[in-house]
Amino acid sequence: MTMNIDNIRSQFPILDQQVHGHPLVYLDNAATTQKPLAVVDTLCDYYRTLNANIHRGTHHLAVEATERYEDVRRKVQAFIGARHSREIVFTRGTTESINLVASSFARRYFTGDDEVIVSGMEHHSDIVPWQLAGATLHPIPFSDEGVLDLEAYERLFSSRTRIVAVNHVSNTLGTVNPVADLVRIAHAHGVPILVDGAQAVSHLAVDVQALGCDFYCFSGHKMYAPMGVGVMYGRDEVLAELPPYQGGGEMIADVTFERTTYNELPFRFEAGTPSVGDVLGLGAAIDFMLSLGIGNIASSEADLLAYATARLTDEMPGLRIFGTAPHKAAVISFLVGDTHPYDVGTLLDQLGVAVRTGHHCTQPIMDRYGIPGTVRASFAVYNTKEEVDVFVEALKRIMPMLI
Ligand code: 7TS
Repeated sequence: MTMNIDNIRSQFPILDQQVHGHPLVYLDNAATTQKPLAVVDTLCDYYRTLNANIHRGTHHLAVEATERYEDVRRKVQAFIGARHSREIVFTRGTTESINLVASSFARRYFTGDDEVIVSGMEHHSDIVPWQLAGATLHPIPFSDEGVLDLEAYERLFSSRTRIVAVNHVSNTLGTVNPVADLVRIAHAHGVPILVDGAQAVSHLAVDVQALGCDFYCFSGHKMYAPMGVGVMYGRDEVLAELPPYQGGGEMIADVTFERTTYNELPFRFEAGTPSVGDVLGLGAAIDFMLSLGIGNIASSEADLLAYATARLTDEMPGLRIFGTAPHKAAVISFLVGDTHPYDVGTLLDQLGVAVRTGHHCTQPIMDRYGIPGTVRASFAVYNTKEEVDVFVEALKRIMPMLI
């Protein structure tokens, strides 16, 4: 398939609707992307024709569903360049993936006086799990543009640093962080590193071996797949050392009332019945992205970002963009004058434009800039320059009502 925008949009019937009497312009893709028909159909077909619990049946449906589920594990392995399929653990999403790592890692390695280096631009789901695990957090500062200070990062390491946890792409600032450098520096200190890839996988090609990270976490629903499925990649040698996260069916080898031994990787970390249909939907979403080409997706989003940024800065006096790093994904967080982000979002919605407002689960970023929140427009492969025009014109139209 080529990057024919009409063809792409025809695969997303949800986009073709009116909201408050205006054509929907969906610019809340960092929260969740819409799902192409191939993904919706995969979910429906699964429940119409294949539904069975996996890994534990000898009957036809169970065997077939298991094979399809394990096929997606191999598809994810190839998609992110993992060495082995056993390094791919299915979870409910990024949040569960990070909680899994924080919980298991802390039980294995924390000694009571433990430090975790995070970036100053982490999502709450890469902050709170480490606090729950008992760690003291040391945030890497970032510049006004939204670029991490790597020299300051180096200075944060101590003998108590257990792990580094950073996002690949900031959901609020859009910054693409220099993950390979962050990994190199962590490893030079003998410290493993987790990367939160929730905002990266839909925008850029990810190769976990090239990045060298120990863990890589992401959600299906931000990359055109259903909600309810995500991935925790863990490097084989690192995962092998971690105790299970949840106990239950499928994660065991043998259970007695005295003692339980655990299953091999990755099943040790997949307790209970997984969301099989959603996993198959993730497979369909990967096929969708690969059919377009990740490079093509990235360049069309880069065009939209450049176009929207230029129009906003040239035509909207008093507009401030938060996050102007040279290497940025298609996310624009902004404020106009003293207007409240919530008011801007509500009025844009009245004109059919869906954006997100608030702190975007990154309160430390808001504190860093001394603001209550931002308006955030975030783009996906099906967005167009015409939609950017509608968005900018809508913004111009509502401003007199707010100032
Ligand atoms: N990490 C990052 C960088 C995120 O952007 C998000 C969700 C998460 C983790 C959590 O992902 P989940 O799928 O487990 O919920 N970010 C957003 C957002 O920016 N707006 O809504 C959700």
